[in-house]
Amino acid sequence: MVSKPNPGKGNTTRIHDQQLRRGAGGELHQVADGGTPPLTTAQGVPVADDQNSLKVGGRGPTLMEDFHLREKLFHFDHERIPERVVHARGYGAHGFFETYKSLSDVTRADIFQRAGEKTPAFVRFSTVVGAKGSADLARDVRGFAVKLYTKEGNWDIVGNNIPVFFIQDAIKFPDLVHSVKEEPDRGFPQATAAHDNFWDFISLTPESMHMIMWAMSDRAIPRSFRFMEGFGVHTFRFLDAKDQSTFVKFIWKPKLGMQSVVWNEAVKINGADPDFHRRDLWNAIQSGDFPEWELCVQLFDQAFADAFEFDVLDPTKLIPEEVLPPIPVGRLVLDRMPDNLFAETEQVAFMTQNVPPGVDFSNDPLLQGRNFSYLDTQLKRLGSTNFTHLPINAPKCPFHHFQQDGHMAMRNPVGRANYQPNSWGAGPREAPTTGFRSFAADEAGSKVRLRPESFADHYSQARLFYRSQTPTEQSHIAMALGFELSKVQTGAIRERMLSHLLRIDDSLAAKVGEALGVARMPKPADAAVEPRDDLALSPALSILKNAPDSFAGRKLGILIGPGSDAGLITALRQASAAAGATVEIVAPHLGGTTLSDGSVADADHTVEGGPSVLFDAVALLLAEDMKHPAARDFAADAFRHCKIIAFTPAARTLMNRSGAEEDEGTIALDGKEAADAFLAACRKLRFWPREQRLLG
Ligand code: HDD
Repeated sequence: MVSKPNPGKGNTTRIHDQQLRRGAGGELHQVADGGTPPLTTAQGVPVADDQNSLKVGGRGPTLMEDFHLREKLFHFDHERIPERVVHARGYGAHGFFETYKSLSDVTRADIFQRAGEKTPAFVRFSTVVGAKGSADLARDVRGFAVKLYTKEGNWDIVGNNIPVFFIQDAIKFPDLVHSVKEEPDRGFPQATAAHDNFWDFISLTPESMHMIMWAMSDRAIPRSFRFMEGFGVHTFRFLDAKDQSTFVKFIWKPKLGMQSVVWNEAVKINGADPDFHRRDLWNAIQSGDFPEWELCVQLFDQAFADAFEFDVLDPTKLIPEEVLPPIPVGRLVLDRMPDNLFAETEQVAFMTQNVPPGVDFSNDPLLQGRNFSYLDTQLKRLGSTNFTHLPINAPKCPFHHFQQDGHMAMRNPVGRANYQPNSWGAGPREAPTTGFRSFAADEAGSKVRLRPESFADHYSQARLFYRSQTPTEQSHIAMALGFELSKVQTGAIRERMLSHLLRIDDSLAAKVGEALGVARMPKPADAAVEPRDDLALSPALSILKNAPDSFAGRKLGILIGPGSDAGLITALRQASAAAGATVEIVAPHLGGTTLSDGSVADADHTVEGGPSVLFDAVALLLAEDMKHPAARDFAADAFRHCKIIAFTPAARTLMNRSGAEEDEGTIALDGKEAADAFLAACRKLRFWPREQRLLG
């Protein structure tokens, strides 16, 4: 007997006196009273007892007929799928791309035809080297993969937070990755390039020198996925309605500006919170502080490509923004976290070959190889040719084809015709005018295996990047190289790297040689092309030259103790909120800190569990000295990491004990105005002059 749906229960109904709920796909779920669905097996059989396996008597043997036990363990044993061979550790979010204006003059891609057009998007950020469970703040490239569910199919811009790459030809990718991952005989190190194999390969691969400058720069230890740029790296093509080509490079620019941590901070963050970047993105989106990037394009024609001093097909080279200013064409907003990390972030399949009509490839040999690898790797990872049947990978536009069967086919074409042409007049047909067409490039030449002469300058842009940095950033690159090469045990490798650095910049080589305690510098490496000294510097390559002058999206950590000034806490909270920042409280105990007005404050962290590396700036809001060693570390690290520090008179003792001297980056908190002045100072993000003084 089927009764009418019970009006009070929305989409529920009663059959045989059982409360049933209609699921999203229209299927009926048995609903125990009170709306909690009954536990079932994967076959839908309701489970009466999930606490005990079926046995003879209370202590007898377990029975094979216990299909619930067997199914549960069977599925558990097969939960894992192969992690990505690179970019294993990643974190994704949903959002949308909004087109600013029509680009119909250069591309017929539908996504760029109408201003204001919103396209669903999914983005996965990742590290490259570490395993799925490694820490977020490794020194590493960050993947920046964007899936745009356009009306003409999925478009994947599978980029990084660095605009160039280590190698020029995809054939060397397995060697590169083998060299950077843990060494095969010993199984370490995990998630770091600081070991002999990597630097051996790099020191024997001069083409990687430009990328090495980026990887040793602060770009490789970003403060947040929200504060880093993204790049498509390769030169692509836009094709207009007449299939005329315009070369294009893609750049994602973060609305909150760029920011990195310092290496000592990264090391400590990994200990305090290995999921730092994940938590940062999760908290931002869940609190409604949606991160945003602007998509910019560098457009150029064949004449520009021919005249440009580097080969636009060479993925180890970039086009300086001052030479070809990026044009903003849209914005990407991430506003929803996945319901389930495995279902979406782990199973998402990005492929460089996924391009819509109006976008096409160039002959960049790295891109050409990538176009094979991504499709191939998805079969290994997801176990079926039908990975596009997974919701996260399925197009959101209509699609029709004759592909059928294969493992886990969830949608087979229906009807008799599974081929074309066919006489049944059934099934989809090609779309010659609207369908994807390739650029009709004239290609000629004999079959050869060679590297073009035009790819041969391996030092000029490495030099350009280094010399475009501020002195602070240059010192960070030198320190990073010193750290990494100090972990290299083979002297010949260190020496080879120094000879490359001599080709990039003498002062850089000298700093690294000094850090390594080298008595005699080697001779400069042979250079197929003499490094250029005349390239105009590119300020766009520096993080610090493009600082956001804002504390928005950042986090203030306030250390409190008994008697801390309640009014000042309120003032700091108000000033932080006005700056678009968040506040977290650190105290000796999670609960029960009595403030100056007698109120009792709860904390977000204990002083042991909330080190200052978790915050962008700190306030030492003490009414009395705090002797806990973790309090000393809190102040000492904030000072060493050049953070802006506010302090009350009573905190001076702690500051002295921690070596935190008063300077222009420390603000005495003696009232509400000081709170506002402190947050204004936080717009600088760090007080870098302190570092030079500390490092001497
Ligand atoms: Fe790659 C994953 C980006 C070179 C082969 N790559 C992968 C991911 C990103 C990039 C962001 C993670 C995608 C995700 O989140 O699922 N890869 C790049 C960039 C490169 C690059 C920007 C240089 C410009 N990659 C590159 C080469 C090859 C690959 C040269 C092989 C010829 N990449 C892969 C892969 C991965 C991958 C093995 C592993 C997991 C996957 O594809 O889905 O196919």
